[in-house]
Formats: sequence, C-alpha cells, structure tokens
Amino acid sequence: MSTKTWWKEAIIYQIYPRSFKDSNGDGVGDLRGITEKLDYIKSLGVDTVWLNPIYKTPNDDGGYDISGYNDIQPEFGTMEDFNDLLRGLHRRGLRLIMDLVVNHSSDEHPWFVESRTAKDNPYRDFYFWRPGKDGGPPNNWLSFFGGSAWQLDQTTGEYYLHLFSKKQPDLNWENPALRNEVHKLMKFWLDKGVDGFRLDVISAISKRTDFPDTDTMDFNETIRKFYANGPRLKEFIREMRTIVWNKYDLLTVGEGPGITPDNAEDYLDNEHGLNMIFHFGHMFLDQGPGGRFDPVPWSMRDFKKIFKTWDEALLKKGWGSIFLGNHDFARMVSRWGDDKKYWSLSSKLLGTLLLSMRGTPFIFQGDEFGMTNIELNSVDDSMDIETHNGWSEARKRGLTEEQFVKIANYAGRDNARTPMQWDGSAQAGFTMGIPWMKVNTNKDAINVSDQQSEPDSILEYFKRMTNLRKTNPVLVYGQYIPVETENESLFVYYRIWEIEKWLIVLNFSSETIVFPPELTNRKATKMIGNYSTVDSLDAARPWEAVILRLCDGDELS
Ligand code: ISL
Ligand code: CA
Repeated sequence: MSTKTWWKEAIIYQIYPRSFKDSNGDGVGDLRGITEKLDYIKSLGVDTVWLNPIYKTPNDDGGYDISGYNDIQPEFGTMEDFNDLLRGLHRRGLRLIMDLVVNHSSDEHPWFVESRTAKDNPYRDFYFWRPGKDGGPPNNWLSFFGGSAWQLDQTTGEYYLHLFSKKQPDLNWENPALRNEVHKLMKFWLDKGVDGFRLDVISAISKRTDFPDTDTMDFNETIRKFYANGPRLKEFIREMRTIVWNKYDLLTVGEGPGITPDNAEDYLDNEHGLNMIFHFGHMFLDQGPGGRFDPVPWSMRDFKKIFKTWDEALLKKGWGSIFLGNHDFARMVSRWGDDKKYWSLSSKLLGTLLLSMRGTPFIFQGDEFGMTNIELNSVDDSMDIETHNGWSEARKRGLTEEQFVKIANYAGRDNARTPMQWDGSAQAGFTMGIPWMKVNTNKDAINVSDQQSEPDSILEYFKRMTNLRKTNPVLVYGQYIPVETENESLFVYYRIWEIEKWLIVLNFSSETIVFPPELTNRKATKMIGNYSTVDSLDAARPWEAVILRLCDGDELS
C-alpha cells in the first residue's frame, strides 16, 4: 500500500501568469496580480499552486523559451515581487511549484549566444550541433511546432536541434557541465523556498545522439520511439535526485509526451525517480496521426480504458496525476463536456471526475467556474506560435484557412490562454488596460464574481468537491475499481479504502441512462451531486454526476 505524503494529498491549482491578473494596467498578467488574488486561490480549497514559467524570456513560446533561469521576466515583475508572492502563499499554508524548462533554452540565453559563435567555443557542446546531410538537415525529424527540427546557422554552417520552435534549441544533457548548471539553478529556487518542480518535456532530455531518421509518419509514435525515453533518461533523473532533490522535501512531477504505461516505471522509481508524472493518454485521444491539428473522434470506452490502464501501471511504482485541461489544450468543458445547454452540469461533472480519481488533481485556472473555448475568426487572431506554424503546414496540405481555423478553435492552445474572467466589466476585471489577448466574449455569462456565493454555481460546486477530497482519504488513497467498461455514456467506478466504499457515477451524455443492474438497489448516502434532488439510483439524468457512500453490509459486486 502506498505511503502517505503531502503531495499525494495535494490539490494543485495551475496558474498561467500572463492571463491571470494584471496589476499595473499594461495588459499582461503579473506576479503582483497573483498576490492580489491569494485569498481567492485559498478559497478554492486547493493547497498548492503551479506557476507556468515566469523567468526571463523573449516569449516566443509563452515563456517556455528561457533566456535567464534565475531572473524574473520584467513584464511579470521583480524578484522582490516573487519573494512577496512566495511569502503570501506560505503564510496561507499554500505551496508553490515552479515550471522547470531544461530540455531546451531560448536562443537568446547567453549559453546559446556563445555556442553559436564558433565550433570551438566552450559552450558549443551545451547544444546539439551537426553538419547537414545531402544538402539538407542531419535527419528527417520534425519539430512539435511544424517543419524540420533542425535549423541551419550561417555563422558556422552547421545545424542545431530544436524539437520545439527554432528559438528553443535543445540542451545537450550528455555534457556534465550543462547538467551541473541545471543542478545549480534548481538549488537556487529551492533555497528560496519553492516546494517543487513541474519538469517540462522531461521525457526528451536524453537524446539518441546518432540521430536516426524516424521510420513512421505517425507523429506521436515518432515521439515515443525517437524523441522521448532515451538511453540515459533514468540516469539523468537519478542524478538530479541524488545531487539536489534528496536534500529538500519537494514535489517533482514530470511532463512529457512519449511516457506510456509500459515505461512509466522508468520515471517513477520510488527511490531514484520523480514523485509523479502527467500522463497524456486521454489528451491525445482526439488527435490523429498528424497530431493536434489532425483531430479524430474519441470514444468514452477508450477514455475509460486509459484511466484503468494508467491506474494499474502506477500501482507498481510511483504515483499519478490527473488533469483534464491545461495551458496546452482546449478548455475542459468545451472538449469533454457540453459548453452550451449543459454547460453548468457538465462542468460540475468534470470537476467531480477530476477530484475523485486516484492521482493528484491539477485544476487549470478558469476551469473552476467553467471557462470555455474561444472563437478565432482567422489565424491572425491567434497568439500562439503553434497555431501559426500549424497553419503554414496545413495550407501546404491544401486546407483552406476557414477549415484550419475551425480545427484551431476545437484544439488550439489559445483556448486555454484567454484572460481570467473575474467579472463582467469591459476587460473582465483582468486588466485596466488593453489585454495582451482578447477576453472571451462570454465574460458576462461566465465569471467569478457572479458565481461567488451562488450556491448552485460551478465555482461553489468545485469548492465542495475540494473539501470532500480533503476530508475523505478514500478519495486520495482508495483503490480505484472501474465498474463497467463498454457503456459509451456512463463512467462509473468505486473508490475503496478501509471500511469506506464509495461509488462515483458520471453520465457523459445529454440522455437519461438507465443503470446497469449491478448498480441499482444499493443502500447509500449521497455525498455530493450536481442535481439537487434525490437520486433514484436507477438511472442517471443528462450530465449527472453523483458520489455515493455505500452503507455497511452492502456487498460489492
Ligand atoms: O501539447 C502537446 C500535445 O500536442 C504536447 O505534446 C506538448 O507540446 C508537450 O507536452 C510539451 O509541452 C510543454 O513544452 C513546450 C511548451 O510549448 C508547452 O507549453 C509545454 O507545456 C515547449 O517547452
Ligand atoms: Ca502587468
């Protein structure tokens, strides 16, 4: 059985600082803005905050291109603002997790500026430089953001590797001097008192340094076989743990595509690995071979299968996490729920799922009150490099802009990055100035202010759910037992711990669904539900979510 730790019991709230709260009217969210909202964050019943990158950056990719690891992005404030924020969090009993982006740096980082000047520069080997092949790049790898993963640099006539944008050159972990720098910067932040790291694209830090061509057109398969899970991955993780992490009580959560139930153990080794990982199984369900801008339909059966497989895989070693949206994906309710007629019910249903699964839950800002996707009218409206590059690729394949924009509105990252809707005022209470990104036009209908203290609101429901999880260890440590696997609308499971047997029923459809026989006639107490009336226990109404505590003497089938 798993040992108890604070990070297993944590409920994490993810903040995308650029879009959270602007304190000085320049249209960009900032650290002081977050500090202003600490009481709001506390009121959600979460106990840990994860901040997307706040380091110095030319901002080519939402701050995931870092040019100074120990510096704060001036738009976000100063180190003093950061210290205030950290103090404010800790004073309220909240912990802080930082984003650590060390698979790549910015091309404006001094290391890369040096590296590109000459083949014999001491920083040359901080990155991957290779000569071209047959008049082209060293191999056929494509970047996550479209086009070749290699960029020719005129100064020395060699190519450098960039799995993401060309302003994000990949760091060379083979080089001990680079690894030493990474260890130093982690210590810098830990000594300030931060409580952990979310390690960006940790799956790709160990490269296959012979750079073999990929042999498949399926991008996600290429990631698994060629970019991620490299030969020295375990060693590099273990080294960070031995040299740095073991000296602190911190949370480490690894992010990265290519982590599968079969290789999760390599990341999570109890003694030597990360505490937990994000798994992307469900997040890739609706992506075709071409990736994000190649959407395919998804089925509830597959969705459920993914949660089962992952839960089983993580039983052996380590711990999981659960998230249904973040800054890289469409809004949770627009993607898995119904953001029109059943907006409120389906948002609450997703909140129920998120906070009743085994694994540490991550709530993405705005999801706690049902923020939805936006509608871009043209590619020019997009603020995301991935969407712009995706469009250049898509037009080569013959898509019209109208077709592409439709896809981007379904799957693009802009959806998650619009400003927080604090109230119904002109800029939704996000800024007194002109926001860096347009506020969603539905701010009048969907905002914090209207939902606060409104008993039936999504926001209040989320608070009840966080409280339920916090006060009932069965929702944290309980076994996860899925009830049926075939039904295309119902997602039903038990959580079982000591004498507690809880049943969670979620109806992912706009129809009333009659329960399978094994679920009817149970003696139970309702712990929470998104319909106020008493349940029949025979059927689930449209988008109904209910958690039942089964009474003593009840036999589990
Ligand atoms: O979003 C994805 C699926 O299409 C992922 O593959 C994602 O691109 C990948 O997990 C890495 O994401 C992280 O690193 C990127 C950055 O753009 C993302 O915002 C970040 O979460 C590069 O640093
Ligand atoms: Ca600002």
